[in-house]
Amino acid sequence: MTKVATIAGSDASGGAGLEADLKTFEEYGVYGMAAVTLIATMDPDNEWAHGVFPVDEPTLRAQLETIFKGVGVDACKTGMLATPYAVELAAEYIAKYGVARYVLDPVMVCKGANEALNPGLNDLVADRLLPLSLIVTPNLFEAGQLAGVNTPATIDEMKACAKKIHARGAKNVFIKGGAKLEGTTTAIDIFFDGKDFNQVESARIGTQWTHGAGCTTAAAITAGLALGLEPYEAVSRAKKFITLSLRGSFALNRWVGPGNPANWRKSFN
Ligand code: PXL
Repeated sequence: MTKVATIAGSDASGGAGLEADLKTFEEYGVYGMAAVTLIATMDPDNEWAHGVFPVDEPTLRAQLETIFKGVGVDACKTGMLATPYAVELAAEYIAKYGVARYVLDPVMVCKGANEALNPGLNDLVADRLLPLSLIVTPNLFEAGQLAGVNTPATIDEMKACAKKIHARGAKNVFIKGGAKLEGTTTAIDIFFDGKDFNQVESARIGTQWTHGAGCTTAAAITAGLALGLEPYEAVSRAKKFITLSLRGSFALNRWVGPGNPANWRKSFN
């Protein structure tokens, strides 16, 4: 059995974080494991305001021992880390167990927010985790932060960011412009392997219910790599997967709606 792990936050509402990762792993037919870094809650009495409850260091380390020492992985990803010790522990275990297929989803923002959740952590993530990553999957805001420039708004600016992020140690850079990129009618992402650029393009899905799309994309890439796909193949397949997932998106309540990672099954009907 192919085994994958996510080191990420739990989203109590189930649409993002490790819940999205595990649902996606299941759809790819791989065995999923999760080390919880934090629990994110949402307050129904206060406009769905987010609360973040970090898991303490010994508890996180014990989970990583279970997964990396006790089981072993074919690939892993990191999502929301939230504390310096979570970044350090993720780096320690990925390096110690020689995980070559590691996907870094540099989660800095939650949907809709335009400010880094934890700006002090961005340099630590870049310094410790970018050099270990096979693929890093920033959105536009995160790409700007990792590259040390303003948020890119054009394909040329995305490419310039990709080069800078590659220079900081990521082997492959996948910047998700998606529906956020101005001046296009499709969803455009950029893949850079250090030599060549590939533009990954798909239809835009006209939905506001996109909660968890970043997590699902990175989880799909991780599962693809674990199954033996090359980085660009894993990314192309993940892009198809997330497009189908967003086609099945729905309102969870009046504030938020996730994609549906199981929606690809309908493409057989
Ligand atoms: O979508 C970003 C994200 C990642 N991880 C967790 C989250 C969120 C957004 O809500 O809760 C745990």
